[in-house]
Amino acid sequence: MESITYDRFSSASEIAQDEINHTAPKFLPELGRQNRKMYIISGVLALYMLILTMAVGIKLSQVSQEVADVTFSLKTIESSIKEASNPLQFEIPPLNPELIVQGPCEENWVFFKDSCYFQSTIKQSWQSAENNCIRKNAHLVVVNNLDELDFLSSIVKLQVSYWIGLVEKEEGQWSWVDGMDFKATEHYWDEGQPDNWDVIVNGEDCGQLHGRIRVEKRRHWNDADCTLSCPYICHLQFSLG
Ligand SMILES: [Ca+2]
Ligand SMILES: [Ca+2]
Repeated sequence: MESITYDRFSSASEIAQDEINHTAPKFLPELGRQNRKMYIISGVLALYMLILTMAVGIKLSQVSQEVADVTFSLKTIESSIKEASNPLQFEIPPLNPELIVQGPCEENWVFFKDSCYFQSTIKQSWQSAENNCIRKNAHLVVVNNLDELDFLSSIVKLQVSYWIGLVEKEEGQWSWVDGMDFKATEHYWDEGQPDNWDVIVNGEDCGQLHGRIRVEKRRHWNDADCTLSCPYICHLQFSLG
């Protein structure tokens, strides 16, 4: 009986052990595979969310830049329409109050050293500009020295060219409108000027204070087609006597 009991007990134990040995290896690998699957799915989802977030961020940045570009274009178009509605009108740039005083000059003229200067608010051909200055008992400005050139450079609008009192009556023969000897004064031609560039149509026989792209202390001269409409600067020497 003892042997039988022992055998039964032994058999039950073996069965239990057998169940442990056989059930566990079957269950654990299955659980591991499911966990790995979950980890992979979670990882893929996290990666997908990261890519989605980055894509949305980049798109928002692009849309923001496009909105800024469109806004800039609209402002440019608006400015062009205003200019086109009256091409002969010209807006004078704001004057620097530290440099500009009216002094003894009339209203809308500015005083520098012993002279008064007038910036036009309209664009005209060189001859019409000179005629308008004469009607004000003045002439288109004759630029005698660097101080005057730098003063004019400081009051005019960037990227705009202004008629001055310089004219080429015969090719190569430049003269000042007030009769001053051109050869006796310093010359401040811009680089590559005078180039008589528009030779086929009218030639370039009238002098300008040349427009610039960048802000620079000193503006130089350009020869241009006299029939072009440009703003201009009149000059009147002020006599204290
Ligand atoms: Ca010329
Ligand atoms: Ca030129």
